[in-house]
Amino acid sequence: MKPRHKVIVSGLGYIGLPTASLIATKGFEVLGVDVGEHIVNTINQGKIHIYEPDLDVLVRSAVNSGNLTASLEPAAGDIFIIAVPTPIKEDHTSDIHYIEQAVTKIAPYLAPGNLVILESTSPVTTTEKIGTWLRQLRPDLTIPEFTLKDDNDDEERIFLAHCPERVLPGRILKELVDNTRVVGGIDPASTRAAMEFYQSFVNGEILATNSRTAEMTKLTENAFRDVNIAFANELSLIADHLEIDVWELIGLANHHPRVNVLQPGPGVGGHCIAVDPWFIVEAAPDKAKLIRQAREVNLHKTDYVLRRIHDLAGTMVKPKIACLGLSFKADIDDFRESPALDIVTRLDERLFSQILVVEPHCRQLPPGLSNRDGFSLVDCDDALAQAEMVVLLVNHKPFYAITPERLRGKIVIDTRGVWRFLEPLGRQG
Ligand code: SAJ
Repeated sequence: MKPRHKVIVSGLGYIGLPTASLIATKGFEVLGVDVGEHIVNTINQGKIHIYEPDLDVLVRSAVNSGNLTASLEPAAGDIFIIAVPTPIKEDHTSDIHYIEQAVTKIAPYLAPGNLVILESTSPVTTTEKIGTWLRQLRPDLTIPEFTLKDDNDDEERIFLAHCPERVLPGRILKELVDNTRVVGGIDPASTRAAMEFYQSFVNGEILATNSRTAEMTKLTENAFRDVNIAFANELSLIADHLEIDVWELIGLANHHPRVNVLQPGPGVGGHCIAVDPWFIVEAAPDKAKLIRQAREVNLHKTDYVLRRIHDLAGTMVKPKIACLGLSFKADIDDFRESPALDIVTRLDERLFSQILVVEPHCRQLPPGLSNRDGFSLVDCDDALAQAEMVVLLVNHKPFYAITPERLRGKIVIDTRGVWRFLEPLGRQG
């Protein structure tokens, strides 16, 4: 197989940028491509546009080494990685137009023998769709159809594979290197070509399959987590109804050697777990009953928390409310699909004299809140000093240090079980 040194990474977000900078420090010549001019300029200055622990150091060293540059336009290369978003539409069906855009952009630069890898989490058969688009855009190239047969030794065809990213925001750099990777080609030769690439920088195991199974593996992992969180969220509703402390309950149940209930919260956020199960539902609507139900339970939990806040506020005279946390989970700056942000955005401002938002990971309120009367971003001490009602929405580290005295006399809703000193119900500090 020809050596492959030059890598074009399309999409410089939470996956593309860490991947591009990591492989640049491993000796590959990397061109990162993004549609955002600001993103491209920031990276070319050796800086970052997103927060992820240690990413700043890695990007700086990759750019300074000369191995990483960013651009709005792709160029010729050996390996093309696609790491663009795959959101869902309002009706919960998949939106893969960013992948199609990225493929259309790289198509003119492809050459015989190139390897194209889709890393974006994608509905099953998306990798095959890339093959179909490329066949239309570049009829001069040979792109095999999906097959399990290992009978193609043509080195001049295009190799096409899916290798889903599986890193956890907050731990991306470590997990990019240490996690097991699943690699699935549209044919066995594509699988082998992609495996060779990942073997050059991944310490974890590399598991070979076909592209369809690789796509479904990633969706399965996130649907598994969604279903398990739904179980915890449903338990929290039942526990509230029965006046039981759900965190004590789960702690006790988890002492059983074969039980490991996850943690309830205000709903499930992020661009992965709140999205990917819908790809399975879309592909097999009559079969994916539990997976759909889990999504609905988790969405309902967000509505439940909102209603509880409104009900409690309705018993008071226009309280000042402090909302602690906006991001989709603890200790990150990512607000995508965040249930916390959703709850704060949907607060009925007529019930409150002021809505004080505390989010250590942002310097200004996100669009949608910044222009609304009554909402302000304040620091935690200010919020606790002023508020008569406190709602904890995200378990950011600093919130664990809040003492019972600082919540005394306030109405408190703790959606994450951070303040275990509170009474189980009513949550009054
Ligand atoms: N959550 C709970 N209770 C829990 C665990 C999580 O309410 O017990 C909530 C979080 O607060 C958050 C959401 O679920 O709102 C998702 O958080 P997460 O930490 O479970 O996962 P993500 O979205 O940050 O990352 C997931 C990971 N997938 C799995 O753990 C199976 C990661 O490995 C994937 O790479 C990532 O999705 C992705 O990109 O698909």
